[in-house]
Amino acid sequence: MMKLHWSPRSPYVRKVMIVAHELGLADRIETLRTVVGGTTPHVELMRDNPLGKIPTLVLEDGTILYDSPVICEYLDTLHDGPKLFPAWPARLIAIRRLALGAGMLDIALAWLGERFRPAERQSAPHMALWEAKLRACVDALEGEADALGSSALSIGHIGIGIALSYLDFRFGDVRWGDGHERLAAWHAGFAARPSVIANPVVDDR
Ligand SMILES: N[C@@H](CCC(=O)N[C@@H](CS)C(=O)NCC(=O)O)C(=O)O
Repeated sequence: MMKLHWSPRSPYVRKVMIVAHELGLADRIETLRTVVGGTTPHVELMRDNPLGKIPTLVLEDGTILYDSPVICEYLDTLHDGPKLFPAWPARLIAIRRLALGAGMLDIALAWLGERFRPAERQSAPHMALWEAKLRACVDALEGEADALGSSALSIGHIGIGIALSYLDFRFGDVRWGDGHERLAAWHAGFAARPSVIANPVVDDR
């Protein structure tokens, strides 16, 4: 069995789990509940990944893989079906979308961290900047909604789908779907996929 440093809270881990389900590989992965996010170094995790981040995948031969795009691309080599990382030129679009979704998550996590700080220590200019960037991302994606809907599922669809789901989960007040009806319709279809339903993001604190 492969071993995955895992948490139900992490959208990056969720990306890997959705990929594993889509590819029929979930039963080859043992999940290890790994708690990160505090200020105490996670010594055990850092032995596998010096960055101390999840997801981190340990293969049966001890090879260690991170971060989530690398793990997803590796999993995509383990099956003979349609690839989530397609051949060029579709690959360029897929990995650019993957980068956009990952960037949205990076911004959302920075914003969330700021929201968890005491109100008097929060940086309003930073939070306004992050909100503006996320809104720009959603605006850009609205222009891609038809293309997302008409192309085969790729790692780009998954990266964007989970980023939008994470906004719903943590930033419901942003109401990203308002004025972005085509993207919201595409996302509703994504959210209904069995692989997505099987891997909810949960705050188990
Ligand atoms: N680029 C990484 C990001 C992973 C990441 O930031 N994971 C968070 C959990 S959601 C984490 O491990 N945070 C702990 C830390 O940064 O110390 C990926 O795509 O895997």
